[in-house]
Amino acid sequence: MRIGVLDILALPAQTRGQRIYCELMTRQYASVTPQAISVWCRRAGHETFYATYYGAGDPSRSLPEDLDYLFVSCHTHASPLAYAISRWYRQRGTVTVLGGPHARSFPADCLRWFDLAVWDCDHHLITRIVAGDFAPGSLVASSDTKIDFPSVAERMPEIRASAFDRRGRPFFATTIPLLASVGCPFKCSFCTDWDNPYRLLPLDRLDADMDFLAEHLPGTRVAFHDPNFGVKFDQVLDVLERRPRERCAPYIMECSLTTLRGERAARLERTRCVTIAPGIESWEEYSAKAGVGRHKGEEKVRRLIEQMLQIGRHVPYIQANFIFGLDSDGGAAPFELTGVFANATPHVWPTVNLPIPFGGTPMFDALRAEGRILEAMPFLFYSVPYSVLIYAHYSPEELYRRAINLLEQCCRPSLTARRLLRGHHLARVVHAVRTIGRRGEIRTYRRIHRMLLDDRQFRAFHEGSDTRLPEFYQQIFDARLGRWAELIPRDQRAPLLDPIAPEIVSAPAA
Ligand code: B12
Ligand code: SF4
Repeated sequence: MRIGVLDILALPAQTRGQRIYCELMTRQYASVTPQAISVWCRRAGHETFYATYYGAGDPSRSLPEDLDYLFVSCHTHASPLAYAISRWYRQRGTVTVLGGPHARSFPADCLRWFDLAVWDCDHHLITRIVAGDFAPGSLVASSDTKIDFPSVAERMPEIRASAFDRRGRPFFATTIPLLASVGCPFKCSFCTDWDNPYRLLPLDRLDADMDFLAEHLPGTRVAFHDPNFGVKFDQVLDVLERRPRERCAPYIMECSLTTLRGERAARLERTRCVTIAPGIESWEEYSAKAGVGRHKGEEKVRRLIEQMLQIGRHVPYIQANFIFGLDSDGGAAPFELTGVFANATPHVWPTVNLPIPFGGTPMFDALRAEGRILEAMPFLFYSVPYSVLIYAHYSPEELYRRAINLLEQCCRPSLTARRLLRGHHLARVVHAVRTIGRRGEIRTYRRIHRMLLDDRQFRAFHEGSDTRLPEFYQQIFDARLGRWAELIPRDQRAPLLDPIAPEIVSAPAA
């Protein structure tokens, strides 16, 4: 068989600045599972082609045109491009299969455009798909909870294709995706992993991968894609500490702040952790994972400022994630408290998110039951700074106005100067690049805010009293997809949000 695997990481870039960002940053977001599928198919003797699409170039040139099977992975906001590519390949006789975050969230919609959709998968399930065992229109999932991903050594052809420069060599941005665990013990209402139990993957595999990297790609950065890294902190860090610091790969990870108490931040430094991205999310909710017990509001701010200052002594770069417009929020307080936090922690990069109801989450179920999802909104707008729901305690105008004020406050010259004048030199470069990017982000927020003020139908749509998709969004859709937009006609852009259950497939007993 001729099998293609395409990991779609972005929509086509629109400006030169975006293209540079995609080449350097987005390109390094490649996921582990598509690489594993490519390895499994190669192992089975198929002629296998793997590529990522990160926003630059022509996605139809990434892979050969004549494929028997095409596996695609994407996030929801990039799904319209995935749908268009699937249509293009199906016209050429290829069987198309979608997996990854979007397929997990909205499988019914995926099956309008792909032959098959996949939830959890393993080697056995992929073999059965390629054997043609499932009827078109099926959603399938493996029952196996012991995921056996190929090692870094075995994934090297895929890593070379996704993360190396055009001459096939590692360069300063090269980042190797790794997993030490899957699942998470917390149950955040917006997260698709809320009901996926935490499982540590075999530690001897992690140890072997770190040795391989030290030997063959010394100094190359690793990104742990664990939903919540270091839940079993001592066990994972014991493995990383088995080699001297200079042989450790510098690494990036996401974890909850409750994990990083006491001496643990120092252990991150010893093992060369260079970036962490904890989710603070809100000053009113999600306090358990932030490790502040039942504290909320100002007390939560005070405690997390202290912790961020302490972690900042050991980890060069910290990104803190916030969500505004949750049902537990209202008025000016969430924004003001974040402003206080940002002012006291210039070394921390705050990201400003709006809630997005991804299918399969408690947030989605609650909002849909209350009729608060803007159902005409195409998936392309399931990403910041767009808004796809009706808020409990904010008008859309108020939410955007307050978000713009906060974003401006976070990159005002005095705070930016403090951010750029201290800390690790690489962190300062990243802060500088992100400050430029933030200006673009603010421009898009402003554009939407202006429309909310000036255009009555647009405002009515966002307040839920008019269900017609504003022309503004159709035009952005057309512009973002370029020539691919033709394959997704305007009347087919409203998504199908209904949940469906998968057929569970078990591997034969060993
Ligand atoms: C690591 C991670 C990242 C990393 C790496 C991204 C990447 N390409 O994987 C980084 C930090 C870059 C990132 C960025 C973003 N992320 Co992210 N991220 C995650 C996280 C924490 C873990 C995903 C993971 O690798 N899990 C481990 C794997 C093994 O498990 P899995 O994904 O469930 O995969 C299983 C199946 O789905 C299936 N499968 C997976 N892929 C494929 C592919 C094929 C072809 C098949 C057949 C099967 C298959 O097999 C696997 C094993 O059973 C999840 C949250 C979470 N808790 O899961 C969010 C998550 C995936 N991210 C999310 C989002 C929204 C984003 C951003 C848009 C955030 C932003 N505002 O910028 C960006 C977009 C990045 C991009 N352009 O690709 C959402 C996606 C929701 C959605 N439906 O789109 C999630 C689910 C978080 C959430 N809100 O719930 N993210
Ligand atoms: S802690 Fe992170 S991975 Fe775990 S449920 Fe919450 S958002 Fe998801």
